[in-house]
Amino acid sequence: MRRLLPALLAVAILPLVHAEPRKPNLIVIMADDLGYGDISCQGAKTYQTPHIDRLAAEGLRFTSGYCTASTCTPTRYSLLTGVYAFRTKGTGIAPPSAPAIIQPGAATLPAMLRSAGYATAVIGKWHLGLGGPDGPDWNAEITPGPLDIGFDHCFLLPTTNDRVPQVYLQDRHVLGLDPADPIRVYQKKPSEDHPTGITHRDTLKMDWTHGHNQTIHNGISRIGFYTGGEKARFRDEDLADEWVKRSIAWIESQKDTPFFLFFASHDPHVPRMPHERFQGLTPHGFRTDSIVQLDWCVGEISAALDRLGLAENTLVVFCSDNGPVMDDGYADGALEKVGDHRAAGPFKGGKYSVYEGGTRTPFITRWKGTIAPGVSDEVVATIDLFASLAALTGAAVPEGAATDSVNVLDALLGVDGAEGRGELVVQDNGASGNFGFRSGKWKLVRHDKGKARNVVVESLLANTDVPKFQLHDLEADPGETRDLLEHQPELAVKLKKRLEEIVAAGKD
Ligand code: NG6
Ligand code: CA
Repeated sequence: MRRLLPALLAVAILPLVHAEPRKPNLIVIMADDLGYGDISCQGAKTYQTPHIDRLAAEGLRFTSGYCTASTCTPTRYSLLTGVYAFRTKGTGIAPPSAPAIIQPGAATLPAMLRSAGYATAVIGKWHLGLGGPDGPDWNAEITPGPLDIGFDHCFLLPTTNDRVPQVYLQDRHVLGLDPADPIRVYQKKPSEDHPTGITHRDTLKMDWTHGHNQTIHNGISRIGFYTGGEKARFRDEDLADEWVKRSIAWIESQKDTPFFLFFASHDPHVPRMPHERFQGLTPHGFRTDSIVQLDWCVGEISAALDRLGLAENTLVVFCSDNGPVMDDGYADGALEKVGDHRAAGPFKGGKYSVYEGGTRTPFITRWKGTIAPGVSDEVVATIDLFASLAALTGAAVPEGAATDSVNVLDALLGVDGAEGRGELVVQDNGASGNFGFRSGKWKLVRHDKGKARNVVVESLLANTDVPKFQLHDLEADPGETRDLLEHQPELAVKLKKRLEEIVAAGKD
């Protein structure tokens, strides 16, 4: 076509024709409480996750992909800031109506990408707090929030769905709120006759097992009390559909700009209440039915990319925010129906744990035509997306920001010989003094109080007595069954010291 143009015109057009190729779009799909063994390309046998498996087959599947904490808020904090959550107070699991944890002006992944010309959105679960020091006023403009820390658009469940309220935050407002019926969130039961999971237990469509016995919405009792906002409330069953619909519409609206979408699924977090069409599809109850729902979401987003011709210009990262748990507070049968399913795969521990199962989770990168399909044993972590995506997009990392994020871009893209992280620290919810420290094939496990939670995923959540330090060879013993501390005393001292150093550095 260019050859046909008169020479002069061709010269005038040249800069356009030779313009930089469009930067790749970025989609991070983060599952919630999904374990290493919960997908059928990593061991699940009793049900299938074909769409996640397809991502893996077309991309790179990491056998040492990590999130940095075994609960939600600290992993998400680190994903967005590139800083280990244990450095910052107040980054543990956020309660209902918690104030914004990341403050305006902070260096964040979306702000960094925006500076590189990206349109940015987060759709799904937030759980990083909203509003000023007193938390959000649900009936007014909600700020600070995602739009104040780098996102152009958000469509969110404010906390987790076991915490009140069950409404969508769209940009800075609760969607569909009737001003005549304001939402009120309370610290205590708002009135004597306010129905709760305790007083109206027989009316619940899913019973609770621990906690989760306060205000009832949609037949499920929650953490926290609230009234009002009836028209704005959603049904648990519809979350996944709504987020997929909104995500695809947003992707479609980004014709002229490279985009970054953080799709933060709530599956398979409690309360597990997948859409009716997914209920009963798997042998292990609503927990794995919710995983099939998550897989459907991945399929819909992938299909949209194919349909829009974007698959070859989009890097998709699939990951989880922490490992698995069976009974996390509701009687959904996950524990009773677990059978031979091993949600953490070959690993010990799950959610709340610093054993491998707590943070070594599904991790897949796919960029058709750029990433050669395969499996990688390199160590990569969700916290590294900050530095790695900066490198990919040419964005500048602000001075002093994202100090714990390592540029592992080449490993994420499967470049020949590229190495992942040499060392990685993982934590639980924080404050407990529990850490996992991986250095090459070695793993130092530290439990300052000698207590660990959810060590055996297929059992009731419990505290177990454990040694204060343990040393494992993850190559020979990925299940962390043999403590080598006494066999390798010098190595143990070295690793303890190094972990101390990393934890002490940059503490606020
Ligand atoms: C715990 C909740 C649990 C879950 C978790 C946060 C109780 C008894 N347990 O406190 O159900 O909500 O917090 O999970 O309330 S996370 O994946 O968002 O970190
Ligand atoms: Ca989680």
